[in-house]
Amino acid sequence: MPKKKPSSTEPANNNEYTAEDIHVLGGREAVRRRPGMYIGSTDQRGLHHLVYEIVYNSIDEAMAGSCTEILVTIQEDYAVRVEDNGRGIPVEIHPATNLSALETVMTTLHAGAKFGGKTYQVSGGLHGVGASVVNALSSWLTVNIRRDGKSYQQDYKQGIPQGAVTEVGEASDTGTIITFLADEEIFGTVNYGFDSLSERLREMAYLNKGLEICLKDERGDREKTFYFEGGITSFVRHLNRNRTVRHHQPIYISNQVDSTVVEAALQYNDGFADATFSFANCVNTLDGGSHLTGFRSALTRVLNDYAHKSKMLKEDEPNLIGDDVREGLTAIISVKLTEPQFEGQTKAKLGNLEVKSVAETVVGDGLSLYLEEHPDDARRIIEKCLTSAKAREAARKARELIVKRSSLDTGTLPGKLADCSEKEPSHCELYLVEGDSAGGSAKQGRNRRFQAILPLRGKILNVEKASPDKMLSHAEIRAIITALGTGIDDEFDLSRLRYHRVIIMTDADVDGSHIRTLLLTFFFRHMVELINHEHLFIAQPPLYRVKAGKRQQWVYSDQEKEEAMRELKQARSVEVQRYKGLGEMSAEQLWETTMNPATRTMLTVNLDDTAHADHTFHVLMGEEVPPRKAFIQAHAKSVKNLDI
Ligand code: 0RA
Repeated sequence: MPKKKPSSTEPANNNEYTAEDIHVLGGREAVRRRPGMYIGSTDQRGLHHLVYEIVYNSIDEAMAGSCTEILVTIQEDYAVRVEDNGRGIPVEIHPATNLSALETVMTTLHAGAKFGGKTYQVSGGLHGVGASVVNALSSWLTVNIRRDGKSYQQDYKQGIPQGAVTEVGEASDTGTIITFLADEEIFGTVNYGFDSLSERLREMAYLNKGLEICLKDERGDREKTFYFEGGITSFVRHLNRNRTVRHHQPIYISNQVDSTVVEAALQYNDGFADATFSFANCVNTLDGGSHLTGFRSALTRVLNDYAHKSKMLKEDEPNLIGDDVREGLTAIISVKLTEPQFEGQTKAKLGNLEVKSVAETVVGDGLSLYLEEHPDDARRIIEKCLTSAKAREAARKARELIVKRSSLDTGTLPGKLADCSEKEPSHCELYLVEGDSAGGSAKQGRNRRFQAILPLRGKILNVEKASPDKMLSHAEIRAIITALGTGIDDEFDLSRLRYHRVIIMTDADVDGSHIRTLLLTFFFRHMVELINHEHLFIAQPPLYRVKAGKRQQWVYSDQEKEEAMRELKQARSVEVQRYKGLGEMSAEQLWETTMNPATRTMLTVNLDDTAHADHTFHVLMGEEVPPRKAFIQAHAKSVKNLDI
């Protein structure tokens, strides 16, 4: 009976710690000392990770076929409650640890706590860390379990159990409720973003067809429910919703090999972008991995086979290459496996090698079958790929011509670049500056040892609407590519990046924000790893200078301006000067306010949700006007948020 058994990590009731306990409490200390190691950061993103870590556990139950509903509630007191109708976390005491299974899950770091002969595999989690980390970082956390006709509860404070699991009543169904308040000591003010949470939960609902996920915000009165009978097929339709599609029905493929489930959905549109998103156990693998590699090689192989067999591709013509079959492709590849290995700096790459051939076989077989059974769709798809191949050949010729004339592949740096003297990339910064005059001030004001300046003249090409050859013939884009040194798209090589901080510095006006969006679009479409690895930043020049006598202050928002004026007004009359453009500042002022690492603020560009960003860029920069108008209206008040 769990009720009678005192919790062995309860310090007040038990002064005999076992080695196990010390390990457990040690884990708690480690998490609280360096929260960033476990949840990435302690800003709003980190806060959202807490929610996702808990939700992942419920998703596991759904993946095991035992849970159909998850309800996430942001309570009025800013605690978050995650409820599911799964089997309920077991509460029996495990003889080896003398702890209930529940307490083991809630206090043991590292996924995969074993009990009752079953490995409890925490499969999700960006960092695969699970509920114990959330527990350690919560000022309080309560678990309610309904199981075996009974209802149980256990409470924690900062990860420490406040007593054993206690029976608190009867229950007619099963499920788990975890409620936690993120610790202000760690996170400062706790503030959840409804939209950001809801985008990610929507994604999870797509990845688990038939699972209902509801998000409720009791601070206001908002509520959203996601349920997709079509799963990732619905996801692909959603991603293509403002695009002209080549075939009406997304192709859906699914199969299981041993315990690995592979699912893919794909549909071609008339655009140029490759919008393929890969997931492993519902974690968005931004850096791809073996599942994505397997998917891509199956796609190239099967489409080539079909193109040859149907004689659409002649014997003497070269095969389609990866780029040809991925242009205008919207796809989801999702795998679910028992022991995912997440690799790389940001743990955003699936490492399990065996998954490559599994994904390749499942996708290859499924796609061949689909093409045989749907010859009309097959023809439309192959035609699209052949068109892409022709355009690519034209682009290659154009590039050859350009390369002969100048630099793109030879490594010669652009003439307009004022480089820095330091050569170690991790110490170097590149400012992309709007306009020659601001470029001039930046060159004068910078620290030339580690800061390089690339002035950009006139409009930047909208890459969303341009073909690849047109993009590569655009002077400003070419200058950026050569200055960075990485190449683009498939040839992108992060290890060749010449500056680890690439900083976009534009005016604080409409033109400036337009140029910034164009640059972000380019980076998102052609160098997304730059964003994923947090090498891309936005400079924050001040909006005003507030002056009273000899005292002056730079301010960066309207709110700050009001505060500064109120403060300075006590003395004498206050002069407020608005800075519209970077060019209005002297070189010294630019250094002092915007470029000096000791005093500047910059925004890091990051991607909370790639699929969402893909849509945003398409809507903002694509051909169709009506959705763009709708987007701009909806976001006119929140343009400060640069999570794209
Ligand atoms: C371990 C074993 C079983 C279920 C769970 C854990 C479980 C964990 C969580 C976390 C949130 N919701 C959850 N629901 C279930 C299976 C127990 C059995 O076989 O009955």
